[in-house]
Amino acid sequence: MKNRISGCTSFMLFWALAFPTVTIAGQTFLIGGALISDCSDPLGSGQAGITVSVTCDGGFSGSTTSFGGQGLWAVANVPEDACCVTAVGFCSIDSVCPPDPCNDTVCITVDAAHQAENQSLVFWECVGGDCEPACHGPIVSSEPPSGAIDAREPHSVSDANDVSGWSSLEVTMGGTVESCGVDEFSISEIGGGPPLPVIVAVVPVSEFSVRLDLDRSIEPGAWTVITHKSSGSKVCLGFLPADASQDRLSAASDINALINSIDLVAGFGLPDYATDINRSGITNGQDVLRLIDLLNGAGAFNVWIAQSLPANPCDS
Ligand SMILES: [Ca+2]
Ligand SMILES: [Ca+2]
Repeated sequence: MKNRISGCTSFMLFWALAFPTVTIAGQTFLIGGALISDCSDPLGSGQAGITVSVTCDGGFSGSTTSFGGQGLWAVANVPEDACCVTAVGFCSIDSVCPPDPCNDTVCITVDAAHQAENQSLVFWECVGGDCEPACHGPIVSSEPPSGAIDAREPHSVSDANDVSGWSSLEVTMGGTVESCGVDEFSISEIGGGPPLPVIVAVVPVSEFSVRLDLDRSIEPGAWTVITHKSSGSKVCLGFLPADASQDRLSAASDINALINSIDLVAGFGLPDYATDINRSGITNGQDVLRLIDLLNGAGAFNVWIAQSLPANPCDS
């Protein structure tokens, strides 16, 4: 989870002026009783239902489910000790962002400066920054679309090291993506082997969409699953050379599927990633020949006939 402090409203600045700050592990928190996330709307609705708990190495524990107004929770009598603070519940940001599940922990060393006048630690909204208009899921669409199977050649016919394949995707989210970062997403594979691609950059494209850049092409013969961690929503991208028909099996029948699409047979249209087999930028008869090359394992190609993908993990 992110723990970021920035972009607070004037109301928050009022509190900032009321309390000095301390920097813990590179993050700036208010002391005199306040840990602050960077909620853009600290007065927003949704504070109800959050439980804030404190446990300390020396055995102290305490919690509260009530906030003392303005989204502040106070746990009384926290001693000077090494303590961890956990907030669980939901918080709301604004009318665009859905309620944000919050389950976050921050550990600090409490000293006199951290304790409020009434020997309380006070926490603002969800501890540590869940409550920010950052990267709200779920993923609602993507390009390439979830379930797509790249049927094109995985590398050139003459050089297996001349690799091609999807190495980025654009995802559209159900809320704002103002601060989406690589930590919000994870990658796994079904049917492949190590190494996994790594997300190296998350680049905003619009208010609701970002491009995820990977350090390499996704792996042929596998599903690559990109998960938005906090919402659990996923994109599944398949890579099965020669599978023009998109049925998870590379077979001689894919030749007919490709020809039918090239011939514009009604009902047999296929997307470019299923038909431009030689990655030339256009689909034509050369792609039929290249698909046959893939099935037979010509040149540097593996033999792809009878190769298959497991069930789409996004369907389960
Ligand atoms: Ca097929
Ligand atoms: Ca082509």
